[in-house]
Amino acid sequence: MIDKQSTVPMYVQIEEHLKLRILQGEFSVGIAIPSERELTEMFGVSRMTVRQSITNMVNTGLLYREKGRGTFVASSKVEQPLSGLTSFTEDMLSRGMIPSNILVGFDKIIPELDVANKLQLSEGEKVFLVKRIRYADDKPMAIEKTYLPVKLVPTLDKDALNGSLYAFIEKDEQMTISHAMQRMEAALVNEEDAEFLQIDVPSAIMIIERISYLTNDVPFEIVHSSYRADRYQFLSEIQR
Ligand code: 16G
Repeated sequence: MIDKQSTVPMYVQIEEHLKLRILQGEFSVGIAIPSERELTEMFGVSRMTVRQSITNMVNTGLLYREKGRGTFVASSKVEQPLSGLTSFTEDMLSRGMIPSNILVGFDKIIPELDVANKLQLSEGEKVFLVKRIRYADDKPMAIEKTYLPVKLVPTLDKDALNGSLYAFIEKDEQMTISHAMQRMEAALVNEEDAEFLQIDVPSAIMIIERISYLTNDVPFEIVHSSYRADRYQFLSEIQR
C-alpha cells in the first residue's frame, strides 16, 4: 500500500489512503479508525509517521481525538448562523440534536468593574456567575460563563439552568429578549477547559463574548463562550 521509494512522503500516502477509506464509507462518522499501533502494523511504517498523518487529519477537522477512547471520523461541523439571537437549546434542537448541560459553577458574586459597567450595575450589586458545559447528543460543544444581574432574575436556580436559560427568561419570567452584541476571536484552549471539552492541549477554540439586552436596552447577560473549533463553523450573509 505504501511506496517507500516514492517522492511522496509516507505520511502523505497514509493520509490519502485513510481519506479514501473515509470517502468510501469504510470508516464512517463517529466510528473509531484503527489505533496507531494497528496502523503502524498495517502500513509497515514507524509510529511517528502514522502519528504525523493522524495529527494532520485532526488539524484539518477530518478526524477528532477523544481522550482515552481513540480517534474518530468527524461529522461535518455545526453551521452556526451569526444573524439570529438564538439560544443553544434552540440551535441544537433545530438540527435534530439533543441539547444537554452540565452545571459546573453557580455563584452569587460582586462582579469586577468591567462586567458591572457592561451590565449597568451600581457598586455592590450582585450577579449570578454560571458556568455550564453544553452538549449536543452527549458530545461537548462549548463552555459558557454567564453573568446575570441578580435583581433581574432573583429566582434563577439550578433547575432552570439544567434546561434553557432563554426559556426561563421568556416563559417563566415573562421578559422579552431583544438584541445582543457579539465579538469573536480565536484562541488556544487552556488545560482546564480542554478537560471539559474533551480535547487536547493545544487545540483551537472560538471565543464569543455576547452582551444581550431585554427591551428598553436593559442588559441581562454577559456570556463568554468557548466553542470547539472542530465542531463549529460560523456563517453570515453579507450584502453589497
Ligand atoms: C447561546 C448564547 C448565550 C445564551 C445561551 C442560552 C452565544 C454566543 N451564546 O449559547 O448567550 O446564554 O445560548 O442558551 O450564542 P439556553 O437557552 O439553551 O440555556
